Amino acid sequence: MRRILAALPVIAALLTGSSALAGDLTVNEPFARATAANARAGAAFLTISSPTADVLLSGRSPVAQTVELHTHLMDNGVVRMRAVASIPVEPGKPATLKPGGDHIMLMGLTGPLVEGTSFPLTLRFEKAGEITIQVPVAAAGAAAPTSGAHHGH
Ligand SMILES: [Cu+2]
Repeated sequence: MRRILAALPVIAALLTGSSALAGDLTVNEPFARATAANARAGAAFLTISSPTADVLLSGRSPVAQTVELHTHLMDNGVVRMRAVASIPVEPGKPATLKPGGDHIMLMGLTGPLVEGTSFPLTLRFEKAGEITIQVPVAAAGAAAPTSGAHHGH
């Protein structure tokens, strides 16, 4: 953990450089839901903003064997998840990945996602390239990021 923290300023500096070149695409308010100890999959949510059109193509994370882009759709009156090849980001219109909508699926978890911890997630965009963010783990079933003020309740 200490090693990861020490590397953060370097990563942040790299990110600032690449996202500036890519038109200031930003990834905001990421969070994941805590999972049960034996869960095979988890989900992450976040908001992507960009002044220019871009496309989220893929992701990867050390906490999962594979990272998929998912959406929800109605199938005979039942809401189902389905993998999608990409998620478009329209200029000036934030793409919100949230529970019940588009989301990032962490398949083959290497361990449970524990509330209060965080993990790195690298997202690859068509134009902005790769951006690595830290995703905090909120309570199981959380609908939004856990705010610092509510932590510990
Ligand atoms: Cu999913």
